[in-house]
Amino acid sequence: MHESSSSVGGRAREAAGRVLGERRGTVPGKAGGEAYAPANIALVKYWGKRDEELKLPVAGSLSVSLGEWGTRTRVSRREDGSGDRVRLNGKELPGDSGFARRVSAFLDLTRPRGDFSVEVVTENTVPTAAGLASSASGFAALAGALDDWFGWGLSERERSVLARLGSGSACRSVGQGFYEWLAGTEEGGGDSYARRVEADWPEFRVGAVVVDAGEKPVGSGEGMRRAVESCPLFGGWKATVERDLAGMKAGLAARDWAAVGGIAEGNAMAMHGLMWATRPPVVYTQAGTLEAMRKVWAARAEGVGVWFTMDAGPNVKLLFDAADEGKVRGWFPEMNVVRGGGASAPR
Ligand code: 2P0
Repeated sequence: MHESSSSVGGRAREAAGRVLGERRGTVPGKAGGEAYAPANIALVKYWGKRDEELKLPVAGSLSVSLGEWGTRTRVSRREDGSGDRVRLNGKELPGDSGFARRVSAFLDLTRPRGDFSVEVVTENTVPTAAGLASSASGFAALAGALDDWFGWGLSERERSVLARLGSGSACRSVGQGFYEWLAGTEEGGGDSYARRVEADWPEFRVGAVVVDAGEKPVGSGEGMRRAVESCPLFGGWKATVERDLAGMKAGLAARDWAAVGGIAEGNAMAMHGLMWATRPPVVYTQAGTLEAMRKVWAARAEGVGVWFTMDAGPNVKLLFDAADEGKVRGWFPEMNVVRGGGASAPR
């Protein structure tokens, strides 16, 4: 029961059907489709689902898209109909690998007939040295490539709902800039999607500091499930997120680094607090994580405008303005930097 994301539930197919309608039965009008989607980093985090199969969150979240760090995906028909095939970064994945199964399960939501097999060729453009493996850009790019191939003409909102059925955070990877995932209230999830926050901030930078690039001890799906079931602090999470979302949007509109960085850092600490208080605990923090956090605080005490956030892993992401990149690099010479926040990055 652990890998709910790899089994195709009837409700997820129904949800995809509500997006596609009769378009799901049509065959593609051209030989293949292609799309790019950026990775994203949450400034206000998604942690906890109210519906596992439809990947509906307990609360909203807000992220920055990572420009040229993302996923490019091409899809085409496998004429012999012998099952889907997934190539990731030039290598064919075994059909029973976790990611290949999740891709096939996603294709099941949208394929016109059971015998319609798909060739998926996908490349991550996130440098390996950034330690940011992302299912978010993967499923957003897959949804976009299918839309291109079948000619569905999905709106960005429809693409976001569809991508969400592959991986929750993928709904925020449908474009560049800042995106808010609206938690929604509908049982079927039609109103749970991400929309662009009207803020353009081309000087926004994200620096990736790798602490450990290895496999994480607990997957985020499992970690979230445990938090909802057993974390005694989880009851306060929704209100924390709502307050942080309001402050974050005001901070982005004003390009106020102290507000944006401070809320992002505080929200990440609160999420990790939930993780530590979960029973049994879900601890991604390592000694190197703590060391990087302390370095950020020391840099800030010396007047450098730098903040951090962390996700379901030990690596640390720094948030700072382009004007401060040199100073931040003085503290973190090994970081990998990407532009976020600009609406004009690759699509
Ligand atoms: C986020 N994370 O907001 C949070 C912060 C990790 C920590 O979204 O089960 O891969 O596919 O919906 O989207 C990672 O969770 O989980 C995530 P599923 P997903 O970015």
